[in-house]
Amino acid sequence: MATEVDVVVVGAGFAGLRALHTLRGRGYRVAVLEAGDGIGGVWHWNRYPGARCDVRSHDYSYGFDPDLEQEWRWTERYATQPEILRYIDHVVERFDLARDVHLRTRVTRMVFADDGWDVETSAGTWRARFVVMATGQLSIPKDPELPGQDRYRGTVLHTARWPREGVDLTGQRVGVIGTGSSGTQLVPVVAEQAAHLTVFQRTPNFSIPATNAPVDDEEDAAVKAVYRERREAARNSPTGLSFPVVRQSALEVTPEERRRHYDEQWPTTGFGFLLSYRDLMLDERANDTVADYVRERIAAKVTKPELLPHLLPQGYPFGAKRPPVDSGYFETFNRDDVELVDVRDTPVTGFTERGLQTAEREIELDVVVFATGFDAMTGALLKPEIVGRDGQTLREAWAAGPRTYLGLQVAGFPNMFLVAGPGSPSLLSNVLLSIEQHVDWIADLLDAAAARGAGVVQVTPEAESGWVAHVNERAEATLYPRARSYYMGDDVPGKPRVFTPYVGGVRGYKRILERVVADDYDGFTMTASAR
Ligand code: N01
Repeated sequence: MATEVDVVVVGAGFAGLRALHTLRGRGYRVAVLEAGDGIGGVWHWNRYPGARCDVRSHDYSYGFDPDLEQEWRWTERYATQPEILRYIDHVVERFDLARDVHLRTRVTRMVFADDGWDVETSAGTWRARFVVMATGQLSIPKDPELPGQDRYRGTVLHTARWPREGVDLTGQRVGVIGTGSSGTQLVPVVAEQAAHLTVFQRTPNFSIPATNAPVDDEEDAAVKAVYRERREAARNSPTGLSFPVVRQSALEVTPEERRRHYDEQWPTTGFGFLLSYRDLMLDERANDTVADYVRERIAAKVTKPELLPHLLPQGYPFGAKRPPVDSGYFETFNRDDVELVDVRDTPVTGFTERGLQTAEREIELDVVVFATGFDAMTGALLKPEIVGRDGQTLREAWAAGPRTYLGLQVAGFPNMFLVAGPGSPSLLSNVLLSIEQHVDWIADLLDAAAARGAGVVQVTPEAESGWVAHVNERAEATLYPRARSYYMGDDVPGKPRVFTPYVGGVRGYKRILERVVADDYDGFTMTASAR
């Protein structure tokens, strides 16, 4: 017997919890189905040492409840994973959310039938009129698929599946594969503990210094005095981050002025460094100015000149791969007990019993850490089998890359909604803000449908095609497609090369959503039945 609810929400991270709170508050019966054994989504799984946020804590938090934002006290500007999880636990308790969350319940198959969804899981079946996919953008870890792993006698870990109880790396010989945000955060911390660390790097990264610091009472009070205004400004900003909008081009100032500006921004802005000028992601010559600057900064941190050809990023624009923010990453390579293996020159060919084999030699390791990232944006949506209105699966519908209308719905999959998914600002924005925007919008849409007596909400194929074309057109006008990255999907073998998030900005996207509502939900149909 299926358990009946109005809405099944898949995933108990920030998005799923917000969806539960909002939809339950509007009178819907909601069940949140979560594969993991704990609440928190990406922050539940990614427990590796050094994990923290790169959006300011005050902004990387829910904005729906003024009391919540006043009472919670962040201790650091960029919160650590444990602090973020404590915040999530606090929210769960404060809004009594746990009673509708079903842990260890992995959705395996969903079928649209009789104007609703049958949701099969590892722990029973649910029947719901609506499904909200709050499955996250970075949920399905990817590993480097090296042969011989079963014969390796050491320990293999993934940053995104770090053991809850932690791992003592003291005195161990550790190898880390991957130098994205996770690897860049992990490496300096592991170097402090391990007897020896080998970092296997494929693409050198432009990393920006993190600007973390404790939040003192004065700073906290200053934010809280204007918190509402700060949130509203973020909702109307290009990125959803609380950075001032720069309208100047990098090319309309003198080299000296530009240098001064970069010098000021570099130590203070963290991820916001990417926003130093308005055209850094639009104009190659503008990007060259910042890429040269970052390379110069990196070079100044490295005392072993022979490493520079390997550590300095070349051949793709700054920002086209999401830049990590780091604390002492490049300086770590100055240590004698840390070694860099550039796998472009010396590929890793597989595991041995004692470690990893490269094209040149065997490297003995007690622990191998995959910091190799995720099947991002679409991975978690394509993992269960999702069967739409005409028997077509989502995998079939997305064979050439993800297609959505506004990032919210897929043609042929009525009553299924995505949160901060492909075709929306998602990972190009302060994703928490984008999550809240989507949840509120979906809740309004469901209410609008109910007010019309409609039980089925879907998007037209024409609206979807128009949006896909718009998303692509906007992306092509930027430098993003000039790198291999998870934005493009081409970091996963076999995945179609399609730019996945929407580059039109948080404010621009908000205006589009407002216009769609004003035009009587243009592109959506609301009917009594799907037929
Ligand atoms: O993953 P990534 P991540 N052999 O995909 C390498 C968020 N996040 O977990 O660039 C060798 O960025 C791969 O190399 P290449 C944030 O949005 C935020 O680090 O594909 N190497 C790359 O170096 C972030 O962007 C924080 O050539 C292989 C690395 O593995 C996102 O999560 C912290 C390989 C993967 O980098 C993902 O970050 C952590 C192979 N076979 C994460 N396969 C904050 O600071 C992959 N690589 C908030």
